[in-house]
Amino acid sequence: MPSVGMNEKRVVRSSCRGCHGVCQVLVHLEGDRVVKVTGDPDSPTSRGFLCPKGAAAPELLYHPDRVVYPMRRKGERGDNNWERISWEEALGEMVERLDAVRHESGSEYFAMMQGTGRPYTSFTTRFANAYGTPNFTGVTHLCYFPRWLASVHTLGQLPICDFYGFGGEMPECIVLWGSNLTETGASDGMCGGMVTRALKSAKSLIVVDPRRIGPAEKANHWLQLRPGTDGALALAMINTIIEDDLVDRDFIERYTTGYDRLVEHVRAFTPEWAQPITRVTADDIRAAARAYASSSSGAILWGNAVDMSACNYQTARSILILMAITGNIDRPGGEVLWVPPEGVKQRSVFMNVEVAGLQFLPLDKIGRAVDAGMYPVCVSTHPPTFWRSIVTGEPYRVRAMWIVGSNPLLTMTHSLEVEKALRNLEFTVVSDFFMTPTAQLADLFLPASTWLEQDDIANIHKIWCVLARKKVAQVGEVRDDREVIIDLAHRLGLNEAFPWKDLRSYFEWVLEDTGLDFEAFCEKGILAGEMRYRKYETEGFATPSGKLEFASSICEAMGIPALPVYREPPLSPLSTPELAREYPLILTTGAKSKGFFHSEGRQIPSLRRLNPHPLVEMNADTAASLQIADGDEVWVETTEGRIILRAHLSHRLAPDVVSAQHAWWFPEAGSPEYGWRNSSVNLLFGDTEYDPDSGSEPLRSSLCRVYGVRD
Ligand SMILES: Nc1nc2c(c(=O)[nH]1)N[C@H]1C(S)=C(S)[C@@H](COP(=O)(O)OP(=O)(O)OC[C@H]3O[C@@H](n4cnc5c(=O)[nH]c(N)nc54)[C@H](O)[C@@H]3O)O[C@H]1N2
Ligand SMILES: Nc1nc2c(c(=O)[nH]1)N[C@H]1C(S)=C(S)[C@@H](COP(=O)(O)OP(=O)(O)OC[C@H]3O[C@@H](n4cnc5c(=O)[nH]c(N)nc54)[C@H](O)[C@@H]3O)O[C@H]1N2
Ligand code: SF4
Ligand SMILES: [Mo]
Repeated sequence: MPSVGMNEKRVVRSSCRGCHGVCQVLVHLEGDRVVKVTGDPDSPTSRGFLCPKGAAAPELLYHPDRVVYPMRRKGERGDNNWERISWEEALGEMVERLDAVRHESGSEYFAMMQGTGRPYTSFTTRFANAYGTPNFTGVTHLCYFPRWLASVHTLGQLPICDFYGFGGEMPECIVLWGSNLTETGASDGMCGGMVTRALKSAKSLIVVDPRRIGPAEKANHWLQLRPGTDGALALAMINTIIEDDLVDRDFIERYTTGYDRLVEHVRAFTPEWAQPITRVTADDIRAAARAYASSSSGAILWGNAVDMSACNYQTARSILILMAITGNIDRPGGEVLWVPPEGVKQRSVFMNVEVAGLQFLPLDKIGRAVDAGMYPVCVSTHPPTFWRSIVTGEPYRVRAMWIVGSNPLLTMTHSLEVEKALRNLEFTVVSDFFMTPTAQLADLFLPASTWLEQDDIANIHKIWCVLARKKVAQVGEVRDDREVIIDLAHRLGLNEAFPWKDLRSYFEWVLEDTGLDFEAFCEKGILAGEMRYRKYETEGFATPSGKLEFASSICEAMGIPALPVYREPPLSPLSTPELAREYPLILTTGAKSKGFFHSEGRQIPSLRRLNPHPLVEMNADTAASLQIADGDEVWVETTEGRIILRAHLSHRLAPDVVSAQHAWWFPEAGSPEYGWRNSSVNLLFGDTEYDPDSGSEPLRSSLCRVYGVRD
């Protein structure tokens, strides 16, 4: 960075990464100091939108609690006794340990983990594959991968709502299906501000959410389904659209396979069948299905709620089928298959699995699934099974682990088992901004840079462009996680997988076919693809048959249902009525909150003020019958345990449904535990039936009881 005068004011255009990123921003500096971040009104991706997390970036950057030097544990695990070391020492120790594990036990005895998608996703996966371990774990089974995989299997690519309207048409009908971006900011590269804009021009809005979220107030149809029953609702909507002959015949005949089988398959899934399951009346299901199918264009924005059930892959397939039978795939105002910017190498694992470096993973390490000609649906080791293996040693006990940007003690289920596993590991490295309950159990802490301290070619898997991000600050010795990975890979001899000298030369490689170098790209700020619609007319779909597959040949080959089915949540008033008498409330968890990104932000004053306490939202009448007042501390209890949350009363939920926030800890409560055992909702989830196709967990549909802390 060029050094500038002490108080010289300047503004640098950049792009925010306070969440999955999508908003272009203006970073205001005085001298070398970042003083403010504002939305960029000229941005075509976000048009000036900025959420509180983006605005809080300077608070994060300069936070006094940030760990800004590498640290090594001195005392016992969890004693909060650390010594500052140099990067040279830290990386030297990692090389020594990782080499020893590889030679003494085998590369599968090292595990790598990351949380939600971050700029380094292709680097962590590539590093694990190059090192030769199949034990890459994370949250993918709960987040996005199920939708992505269902899309790839059904039509070869991920369809995205056409909220930018490049074809001259905005969606006439919008369905918000378990997605709440207008209130929480952005997700997966879709900006909430752009959703709000699209809603203004839509003629009809359907909201599928057990909570009466903001947009539901203005919706034409609010389907307040019972949590976890999305699959049944989608099947009944397909049934209605076929029965009423509202399908796009031409599209179906020319570009799809398996329609006749679909028609037979859904005959039984009538709205009357779905009513007692979903609690949405048959009339309302029909009305919503008709509104969607009879609009000239329709876009379904599906969210994280679709992922977190024991039926998530199948539900995602049903929703894709809704998009397809109505002809909304790759048409203006529908669901588009983005055309990425020309010449930019695709480094999103959602656009190009090659970037994950699977080619470097020795085949014998992937295991028996590959021997049998099958492949796992999720590209991650199933977390609950993984943590348990470290506790039990069955089938073997991983020895070393590197956790980059994740807080599994809070964000994953079986929290007490995760804790045991973290204590069992021989050698753990955590890369993060802050000491967290998870990091406290590590041996080495590597300080990571925030987006203000990074250069990047921000490539959001869902979007039609890449955005420039410019390094404007440097605090302490923090480093970009990707630089650390390249450095370590070279020290371990993994040069074939990491042929780039450093991060900058990697960026030059990504851009080399555009004719721009990184500096010139930053000048431009954005490179966009040129949108073309209905590409299937000339290119077909990237599936085994070249057509959109209602009956999936990939599912068939893998021995899973070729046409989507519905499965009842494993714990529910219908599947476990006796348990439901003891635990009479349906628990959905983890609807995202505006100020926090999962476990992040609790130590950022401007964000914590928005949401000072961990909340459980519940119906005010139900609360009254339990003598619970707004703001009371309550126990939320399941068969697995209980936590304390504060009651947030409303009339937005059905009487027997409660919605609890996730990933709470209290940095102010002090190390090493920061109060994580008090209120983290994942203490309430243990063994359950997992989704047989993806391994997902029913975090949006469990059973609990709620009672006052003083009771
Ligand atoms: N019960 C329940 N559990 C859930 C969910 C739910 O809805 N209900 N949601 C799930 C979902 S969708 C997800 S994606 C997961 C998220 O799970 P995680 O990704 O584990 O959650 P975070 O709290 O975002 O991230 C953990 C840590 O990463 C650090 N961090 C942030 N950015 C960087 C970076 O660039 N580099 C490094 N090295 N560290 C960084 C943060 O400081 C934080 O401590 O949680 C899941 N857990
Ligand atoms: N501010 C903020 N933004 C974020 C994040 C964050 O933590 N904070 N996390 C990021 C990540 S990793 C993700 S995955 C996305 C997730 O963002 P979204 O995809 O919008 O998903 P959620 O906010 O988890 O849940 C959306 C809605 O699902 C509803 N819901 C609960 N149970 C059910 C159900 O069974 N069926 C249906 N149909 N709806 C249900 C909830 O009431 C909620 O309104 O957000 C990303 N953006
Ligand atoms: S929505 Fe995400 S990218 Fe946009 S300002 Fe907020 S944190 Fe930044
Ligand atoms: Mo997520």
